[in-house]
Amino acid sequence: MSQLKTRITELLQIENPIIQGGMAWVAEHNLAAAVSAAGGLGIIGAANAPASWVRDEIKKARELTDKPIGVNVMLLSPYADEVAQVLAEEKVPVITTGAGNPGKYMEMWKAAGSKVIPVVASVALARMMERGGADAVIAEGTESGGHIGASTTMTLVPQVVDAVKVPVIAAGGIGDGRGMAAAFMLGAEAVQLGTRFVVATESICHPNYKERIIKAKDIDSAVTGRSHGHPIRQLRNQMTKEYIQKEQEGVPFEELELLAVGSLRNAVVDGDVKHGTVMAGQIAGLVKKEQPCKEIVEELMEEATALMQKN
Ligand code: TUI
Repeated sequence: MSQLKTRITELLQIENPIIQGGMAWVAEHNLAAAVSAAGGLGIIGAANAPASWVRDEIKKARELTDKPIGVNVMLLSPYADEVAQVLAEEKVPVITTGAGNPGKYMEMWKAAGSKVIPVVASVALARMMERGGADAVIAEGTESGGHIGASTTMTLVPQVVDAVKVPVIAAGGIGDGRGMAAAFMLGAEAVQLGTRFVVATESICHPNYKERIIKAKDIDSAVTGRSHGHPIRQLRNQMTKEYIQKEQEGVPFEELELLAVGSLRNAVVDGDVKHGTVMAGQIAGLVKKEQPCKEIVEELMEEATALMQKN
């Protein structure tokens, strides 16, 4: 059995330094519990869901495993405040955040005993988060699916590692043990994967969505929303074609939003991968099959540790 102990495995009390991303609609209790049961850290993605849904999901996950499970708060959500409150009440052991600055919740979460790990897309935010009491940071490169920053994982991770003392988790573009070992070479002490876990057996994501990822080629993703400062990486389809064309025509944000509202749900839940939003990272081309989370975690660990022992 492969072993890789870091400050992150210690901090989060997990067996393997592998975290599952908090993907909207996909990262619910079944997936999170399966990743945690496999010795990684499963995350429930609160995304744009109300606090009652999040509380329910935490309870259901706790029925499936007694291993620690985290929750990701998407800070652009209209429910972010009430979700933040519920996480403190439920004493969630690990809280990750995305798409903003979680500074205003930090004190409440720390008082509840949670480990707080913001996603950062820049050195400046990483430094600010460390000063604010973050226990670690996730440096997420632009290779990721969904809402993205500008820097690549290759450039962001070592610069964040040099800038902060807290441990750094690498995310964006990691799909197998080679990517994991590379992230460790850059100074990361754990990795977070999204796309590979979207196609996990335990993922409730619609089969059409999983199939699109499995059939994706290296250059199959596109970024919508650059014109209004909320870039989203997703697989190319009718939706991205129309959206990007409208952006080039200078169509205002409100009209673009009409195209996007409900479109992720349409893809993940209903399987409309033509007109829906199929968020996935650039590593989709490497993801070739559906597998149980346990197999994914074991494969990553075996590949990464073998590569790291070579050096
Ligand atoms: O959050 C993500 N990925 C996401 S969130 C999402 S839901 C959504 N849907 C429509 C529009 C917007 C979001 C889908 N995918 N990843 C974590 C992440 N955080 N990536 C980049 C960032 C980030 C960017 C800027 C974090 C902080 C930040 O700083 C802003 C500030 O306030 O300083």
